[in-house]
Amino acid sequence: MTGTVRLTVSQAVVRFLAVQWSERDGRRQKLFAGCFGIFGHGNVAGLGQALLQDELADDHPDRLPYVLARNEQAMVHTAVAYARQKDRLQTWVCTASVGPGSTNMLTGAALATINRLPVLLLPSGTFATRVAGPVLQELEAPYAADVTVNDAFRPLSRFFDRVNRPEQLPSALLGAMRVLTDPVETGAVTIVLPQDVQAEAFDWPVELFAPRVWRVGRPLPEAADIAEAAALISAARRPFVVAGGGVHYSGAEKALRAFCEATGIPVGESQAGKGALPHGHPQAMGAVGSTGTTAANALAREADLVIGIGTRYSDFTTASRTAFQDPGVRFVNVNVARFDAGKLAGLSVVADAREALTALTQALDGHQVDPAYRERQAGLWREWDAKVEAAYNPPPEVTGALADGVLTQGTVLGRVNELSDPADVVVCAAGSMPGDLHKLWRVRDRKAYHVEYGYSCMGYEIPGGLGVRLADPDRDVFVMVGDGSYLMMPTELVTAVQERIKIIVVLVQNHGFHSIGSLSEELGSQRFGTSYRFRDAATGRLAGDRLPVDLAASARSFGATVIEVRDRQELEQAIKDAKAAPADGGPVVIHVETDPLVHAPDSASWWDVPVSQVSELGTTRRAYERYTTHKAAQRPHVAPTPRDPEGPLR
Ligand SMILES: Cc1ncc(C[n+]2csc(CCOP(=O)(O)OP(=O)(O)O)c2C)c(N)n1
Ligand SMILES: [Mg+2]
Repeated sequence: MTGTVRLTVSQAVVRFLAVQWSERDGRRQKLFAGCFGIFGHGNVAGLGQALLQDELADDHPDRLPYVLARNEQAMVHTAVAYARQKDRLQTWVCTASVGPGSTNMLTGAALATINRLPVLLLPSGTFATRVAGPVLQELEAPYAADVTVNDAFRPLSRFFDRVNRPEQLPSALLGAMRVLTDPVETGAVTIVLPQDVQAEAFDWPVELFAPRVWRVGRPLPEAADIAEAAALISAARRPFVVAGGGVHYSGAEKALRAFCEATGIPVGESQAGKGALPHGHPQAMGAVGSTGTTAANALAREADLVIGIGTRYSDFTTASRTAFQDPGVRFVNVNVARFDAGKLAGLSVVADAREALTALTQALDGHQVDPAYRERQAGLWREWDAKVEAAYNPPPEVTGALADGVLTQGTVLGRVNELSDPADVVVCAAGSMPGDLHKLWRVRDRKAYHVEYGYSCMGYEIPGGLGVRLADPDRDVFVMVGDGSYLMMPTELVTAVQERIKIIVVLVQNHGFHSIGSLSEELGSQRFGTSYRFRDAATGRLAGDRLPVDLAASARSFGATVIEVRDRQELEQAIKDAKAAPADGGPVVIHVETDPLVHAPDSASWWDVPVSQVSELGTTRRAYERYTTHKAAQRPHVAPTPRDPEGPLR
């Protein structure tokens, strides 16, 4: 394959991206399933022309299918959700026009990078030649002529380049692929393509377009690290695993199960790690941290050794560093990223989760925890599970107090959980439902729980659900979305209609922010500004009647099938009808009203959100007193972990 081929920069980009493959464990798949986009003058004649030419050509198998989205932020969410469902082995490309089209992708970029999920962003840039500037939508920075709005992608991207000349394209593309397929580096990858450069022709070496395979590695642990970690685990009396998203991305669920079954060590799960062990497994203690189960949180509190696997120890996972209270608690952290492996001053085992777990199980050589410790796990779990049952099926004193046509959120989650198939996927991101799902949802399959809680971005839900369904068309996808999140980004329902993609959206109407309302109340701010109401003429405050917003009609107007339910039986029937709806029939929306004042069972935990230190309000002063008490339990976790494999834990 020698010689050159004359193509525009955009045609070269499309041709190159269509022949990139990822490989892991000997299996290969196309790295890019397609390209989402919204055209404007920045990309319509450049990438737009190249994608059209690609769609019309009938002589090549390597196409990059194009899908028109409704909002640039949303299309990045869809791509990222797809990548998560595919264990980061496949993703999408996103093209946007100059200016607002491109900056709309910034939130998506942050979400991708924070969740360590691959996505290739191609924002358009204003003219590289600058001959006719300032053009429509161009930022003029008086202090630096080369600054554009796209520089805002730099802090949000794991790789950034701007192709001002065609000659720069090959290295930009190769650099982008390297980062996208690296489990440590991956996240948003941004290549800015100025609008004139997109249309420029160049003689490219033919080799640039040869198919390429990018192996996604499984870095092996160092033998010395495994020996030390195993010694610490053997010496621990109350070891406890915190399983994070890395367990899923590595496909380490079976290895984790083998490790737990061999040792009897219990597991608490972060949001990204939920489902690492299936519900009902004797060592599965469910969610840990601020939105955890009382079982996992009791064990975390007492643990003398915490084994973090594929977790980045966010504040929700560590209950803002109050979750681990044993004075001598130490950490062993298995993580593919040295950055995360070093957290909480732990012993770092830098490795792929599956490989490290397998090595640890072997090194522990039949070591088991005390039988009394196993019994304690079982007892704590029974106690918690009874609370879940009561949240799923609230007693008459709770249901009897509800207004007509209104359910508890626990009832809604319980009905969806029990009437969905084990392999169906639940999708959520912001509001009160992520916490409730973390506590209450019974996960029965490794890819069945998808709550985006790295960025917890309102509006991710519907586009995210779309991405999951595109990635996994054999599973039904239940998108749980609050009214607040729905109002922020309902428009990808239109994309689902256009592509005839079935997602089941459970739209939970509670007239405002249940989550932030409760938080506000707890912090002494009296639910200020958290419910959707008219401004009251007499007081001038947002405390009038509820707004007459008809969310069901809104969803219907986008072309979705909408079912409105008013009681538990109607909800059950709606879930069954939605499941029975045709796979190519587009989105089904179930509209249900819930009471925002009925809460999920308590986690016996905390989350650090600072309260005003001085205040004219009694509610705030009392909240500040409570805050200082919790704050006192916060721990720095800086003690060095013993490095002598023969030595005692402390
Ligand atoms: C884009 C974005 N803006 C603001 C927030 C802060 N926030 C978190 S939850 C929430 C309210 C969510 O309301 P809704 O979707 O109705 O869920 P509910 O709290 O009622 O369960 C807000 C404003 C956020 N997470 N994302
Ligand atoms: Mg709400």
